[in-house]
Parts: sequence; C-alpha cells; structure tokens
Amino acid sequence: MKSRDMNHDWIATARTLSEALPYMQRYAGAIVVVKFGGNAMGDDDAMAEFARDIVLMRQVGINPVVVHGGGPMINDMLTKLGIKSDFVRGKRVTDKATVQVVEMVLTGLVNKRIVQAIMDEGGRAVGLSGKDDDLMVCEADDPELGFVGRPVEMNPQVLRDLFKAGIIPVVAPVATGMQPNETFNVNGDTAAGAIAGALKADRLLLLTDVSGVKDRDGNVVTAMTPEDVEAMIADGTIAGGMIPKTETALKAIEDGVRAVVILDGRVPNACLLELFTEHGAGSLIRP
Ligand code: X2W
Repeated sequence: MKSRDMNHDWIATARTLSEALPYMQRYAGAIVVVKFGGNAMGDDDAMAEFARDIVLMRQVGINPVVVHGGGPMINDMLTKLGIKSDFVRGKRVTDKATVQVVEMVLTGLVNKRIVQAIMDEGGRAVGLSGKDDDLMVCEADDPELGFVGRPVEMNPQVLRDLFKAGIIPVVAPVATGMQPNETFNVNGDTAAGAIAGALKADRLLLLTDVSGVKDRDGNVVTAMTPEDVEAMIADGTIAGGMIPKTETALKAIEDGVRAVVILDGRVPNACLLELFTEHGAGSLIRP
C-alpha cells in the first residue's frame, strides 16, 4: 500500500510547472551561456543543484554552454606550490609558472568537476578549453600582466556541433595564441562574454556572489539599457568588481548577445528563477 506525503504542496508543484510553459516555449532552441565563477561554486550540494538546473535547461530544448572560472581554486594550488600571485585591475599577473598551474587547475580539476556533476544529474557534458578546435585565440592583453589573454579570434563551430549532438559544452577559460605553443590565462567573465558574442547568444548569465547591480540607495536594479550602465559607470554608482562584469556585458551586447543578466549564483536554482519565472533574478541588461 502507498499513501501520499501530505506535507508537500503537490498542487503548487504542478502549477509551477504549468506556469513555466510560456518560458519554455520562448527559450526553445535558444543559446544560453552561463558563467559559473569560482566564488559561486560553493559546496558539493550547490554544485549538484547548479548541474541539475543546466540539465533541466537542456531537457526543455535550450542549448546551454557553461563557461567556468576557478580563481579561488587557482589560489589554493599556487599557495600549496609556494608561488606568489598578484592581481592588477581584477586580472591575475600570470608568468610562465603561473600559467601552467592555471591550465592544470582550470582544465583539469575544475572543468572535470563540473562535467562530472552534469553527468551525475543525467545530462551529457564534454569539457574543453579555448585551445580545443581553436575555440578562443588570444593576444597578450597587457605586457604588465604576462600571459593574460584578450580574445581576438573565436571559432565557435565546435560548440554548435556539440549542441546538435545534445551535449552540454563546459569551457575552461584558457586559450591558445597566434604563435605556436602559446597558452593564455583568460578572465572567466571575459571568456564567457567572448563565447556568448561569437554565438550571438540569446542570454548571457553571469553568476556571481552579489545580488546584482545596485543603485545609489543599494537597491538592485532589475532592468537597464547599455546607456544606463555607461552612465552608472561614469558617475561612480557602478564601482570595483562590478566594472569588469558590466563592461563584459556591454561588449557582449555590442557583439550581438540579446541580453545579459548579472545574478547571484548562491540563490537556490538561480538560473531557473531567471529563465522560467516572471520574478527573474539579478540585473538584466538589454538594449
Ligand atoms: C582568472 C581565471 C579564472 C577566473 C584567474 O587567474 O583567476 C585572470 O585573472 P573566477 O572564479 O571567475 O574569478 N584569470 C586573467 O576568472 O575565475
């Protein structure tokens, strides 16, 4: 014999699914690039929940691409190896020894951890870096930063091939250069923006550990245009770590991304909240 768990509101669960239908229809076939930063990754449960949201997106016909960071994990490994590391304007000064550690940690530990989490939730994921099939080719961003790359040429066909096969690409922000055997460390937000731009994605979701772009009174601005963002940078309302994020958003929109959302990846089911509910999440930037 079986009985129902009356502590759960099953009718509300069914209604939630029903209400998601128009959003699922709107996003069917859409390309959604999700930047998953090291600070948003959290513990194993948070990782599993993120992976579940990505698998759900794929299940309802979205083509998700995960572009990840891993700054804190790089820091841990550099500390273990006794290598000192500095940041200039939000980017890691990257010498030869550092770029090797960055590539090992990002394409190895972090990339495979995310691939595995997606597989564990019943999806299909393949991990790659900007080097694979020349997805992202870089030049040195600034001589002061060493092997930090600025994307100059994108070849996103490999991602479209993976979409066709029903596979979720998981991209580590490490890139090749114009010369043989060059390796560049790319800021995760920059890489996600370049990939979204190359795909002319419908959405770029930048998952962070803050609730979005805030106005002068500290309230999250839920919707703004690129012009609003430029004005807020100029008058100092947008400052600090939010500057590179919003600049990535502006560049991605210029490249043809339809909208960018800066949202808090620590909120449960942040991606689903943004894509499948009227509530939305974080700050939406759209022309
Ligand atoms: C970053 C790449 C990882 C990253 C770094 O070395 O930390 C540069 O700074 P989060 O977790 O998204 O910050 N690269 C050039 O962006 O990680």
